[in-house]
Amino acid sequence: MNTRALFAIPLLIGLGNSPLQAACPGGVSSSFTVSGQVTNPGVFNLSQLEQFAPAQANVTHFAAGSVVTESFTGVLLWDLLNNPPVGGIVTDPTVKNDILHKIVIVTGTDCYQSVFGAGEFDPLFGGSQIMVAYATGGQSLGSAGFARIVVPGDKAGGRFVSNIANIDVEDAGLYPSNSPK
Ligand SMILES: Nc1nc2c(c(=O)[nH]1)N[C@H]1C(S)=C(S)[C@@H](COP(=O)(O)O)O[C@H]1N2
Ligand SMILES: [Mo]
Repeated sequence: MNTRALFAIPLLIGLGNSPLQAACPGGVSSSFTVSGQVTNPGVFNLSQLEQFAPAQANVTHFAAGSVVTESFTGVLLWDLLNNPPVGGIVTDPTVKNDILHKIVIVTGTDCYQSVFGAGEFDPLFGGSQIMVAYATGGQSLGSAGFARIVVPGDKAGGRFVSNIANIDVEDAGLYPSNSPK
């Protein structure tokens, strides 16, 4: 182990937190970034989400042991990523079904995270109506922030990332250049 790493240990213990925690204060979000392998990375707020064709989902799921039924309005994650201004997930046309290599990592202000495979919500493949919801029962989402993920059909609410801070598109990268390891 190098000396610099040894010096870092008491510093981290002194902070009493993981180094990442400073970037994850939690709290109610009012915008999120879209980053990574998209044509145009950018920032979205509520009025920008409202520009898209609205999607609706009536969802019944378990949240912390109780059954919750809600009627969400939002934009389909596929539509958000594949229309202007984001303009699409970047894929390599020389890689067979490169879209199936892509993962979408959604992170909340508290750094709660869930990952989705692009293939599960690409309308040509899974077609899941995964949504970036901005209203429930016609009202804003309150403590869940201006936007949260909703996955119709999920039995528990764990993937319904609230207070979205970032939507990042990456390549799973397990098998570079189409060839198995
Ligand atoms: N940002 C963030 N989103 C989150 C969580 C969290 O801890 N942080 N918990 C998840 C879990 S485990 C559940 S069950 C639901 C609960 O959503 P609710 O508070 O609207 O019922 O939110 C999900 N989304
Ligand atoms: Mo949960």
